[in-house]
Amino acid sequence: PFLLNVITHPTFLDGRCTTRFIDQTPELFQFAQRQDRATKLLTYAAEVTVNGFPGVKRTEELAGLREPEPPSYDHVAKVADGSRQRFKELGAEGFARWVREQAPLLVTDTTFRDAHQSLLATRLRTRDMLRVADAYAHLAPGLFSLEMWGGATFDTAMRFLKEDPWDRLSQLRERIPNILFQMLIRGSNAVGYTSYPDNVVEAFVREAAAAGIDVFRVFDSLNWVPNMERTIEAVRESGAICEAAICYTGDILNPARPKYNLRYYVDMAKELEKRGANIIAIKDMAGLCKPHAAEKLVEALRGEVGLPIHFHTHDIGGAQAASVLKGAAVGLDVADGAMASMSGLTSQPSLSAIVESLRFTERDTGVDHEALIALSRYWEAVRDLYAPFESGPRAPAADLYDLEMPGGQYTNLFQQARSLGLAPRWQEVCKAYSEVNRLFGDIVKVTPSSKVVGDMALFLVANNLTTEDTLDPSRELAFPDSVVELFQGRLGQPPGGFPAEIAERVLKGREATTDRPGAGLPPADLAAAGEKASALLGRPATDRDTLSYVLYPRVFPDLAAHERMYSDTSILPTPLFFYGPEPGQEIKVEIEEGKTLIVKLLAVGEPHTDGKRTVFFELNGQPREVEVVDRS
Ligand code: BTN
Ligand code: 3PY
Ligand code: ZN
Repeated sequence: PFLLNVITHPTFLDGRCTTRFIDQTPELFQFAQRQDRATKLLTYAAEVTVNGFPGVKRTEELAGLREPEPPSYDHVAKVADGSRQRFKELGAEGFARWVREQAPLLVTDTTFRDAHQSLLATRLRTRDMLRVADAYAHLAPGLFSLEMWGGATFDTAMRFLKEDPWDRLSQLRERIPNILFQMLIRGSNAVGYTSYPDNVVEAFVREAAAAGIDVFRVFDSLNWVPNMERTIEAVRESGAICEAAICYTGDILNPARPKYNLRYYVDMAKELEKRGANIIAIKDMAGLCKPHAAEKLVEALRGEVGLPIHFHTHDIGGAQAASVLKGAAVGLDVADGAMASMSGLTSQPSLSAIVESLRFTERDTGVDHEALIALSRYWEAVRDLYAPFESGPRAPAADLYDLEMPGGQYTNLFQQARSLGLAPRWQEVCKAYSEVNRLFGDIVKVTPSSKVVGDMALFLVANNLTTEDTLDPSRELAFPDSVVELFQGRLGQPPGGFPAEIAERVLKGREATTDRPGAGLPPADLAAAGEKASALLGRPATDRDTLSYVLYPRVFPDLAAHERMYSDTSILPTPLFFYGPEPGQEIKVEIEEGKTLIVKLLAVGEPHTDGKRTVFFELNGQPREVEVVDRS
């Protein structure tokens, strides 16, 4: 095959080649590289055939699923300008003023991020997003934004899906030039669960903006504004739109819950406005902001803050589309929803419900009816491919207002409980969760503080302890690390501080700080990290690789090893990726534009004495064999 590359090369054919022709003509080796890539992908296919995908049970039904076709649209029509062109023209501040002037309620689609984070344990793959990307650009130019990054997607992409989150962002950006891209960033915790040095957060924001994020929704898991400060500044410096969030907890209508009252939220929003926010988000991660509370809160913010208000909620109790509508009636500017088939319950309320409820009213969103149907149908079929990851509640929760658990945490905490053998005691875990919240002084619960409360609840149930036991001086308890760190001030400070009694029990004389955690962290050595990342990858690391490594030092090495072993498996169709190829089925894998592999699984051999099996394929019509270790 190599000789064929040489003798068909134009330079060779017209006789201009010298003795250095082979050295000077790198494209001759592309064939070898492509070959290599095919081998790596076949090795992945063989691996998943023999050993399955970690944590996923393959069934005939799942293996027989096919990738759905994206909705059709007029391919020759030009993509219409949208919110992104408006932003580019006006800049962040001008754009925010424009938002304030709009009569329609503007809407964000969270399907690419929070919806699947909340419903499918964040398992949606880049490929299924890319396949519908062009359709979004053509069919939905009227959306305010697509929330498509941040939160847990960054972590999960690397840890479970073995794909590069940066590639997801830049590839989607290329295909959707007209709709704003929005991400969720956890202040100094960035897209992780711990505080990072300021230079890491700053570099991350800069790079994310360069890769295509237009709107950064910045929050802190204890609503502690000093932890949001640097992120807000970094977003403003990057030129992107800074949406600063107040995380909603408690109940502003309940006089018995005075800690988080209306004044508290309005004051926080004013503080964020002062610090440079362009938009204020009401981040109702646990679906607690009931319709009349939403109305009251939006009205108050509208009266005291000059910035646009963007409402985000989870429909855990079932009343949250009504909250959006109540807000819209008193001047809410933007609302989050998810495509109908990916909405409801732990996810966002349905975009169709919001859009159709407002149609032919003053706040008519103008979003196309047919487009929402077509896009929702696509996601409905995609969702079938992810059936093993569905584990949330099947109906609205009755106890959510007591529990105050974020939408995305239901599935996560349940999995954690199951892995500790506590699935049968799930109700106790839930009860402990709200008791721990009270023990900790009634704190905001959202990643990462929600995870600490969850860890503590599991700790109590696993050890058959009550919250009173934790205060009993005659007991020596080894609290979970995350709990110790919380009380050490590593996540920042809750309003009013931590209750002294439990703090003392947890800290056992260890030091605690009320300073901003980032202030005490030495800057990360990004150059040294880049070298380590390069060594792991076996190629020069990009700045994006380096940031992935710095944010997830324990996850990144596995991702790099996966890449070296199998190449980029994000291009594989989802049924093949999770469930392996079906024998006899021809699967097309486009490894680059116009270069397609046709893979067919023929048979799996009996185990050899060394524990390996030979997997027999046909690759583009030629027989190929791959050996993998049978770990079953
Ligand atoms: C939230 O909104 O705070 C919850 C969403 C994300 C959950 C993340 S994912 C893994 C980790 N474990 C948890 O219990 N919470 C976080
Ligand atoms: C996250 O931080 O992942 C969230 O979705 C918070 O609600
Ligand atoms: Zn959310």
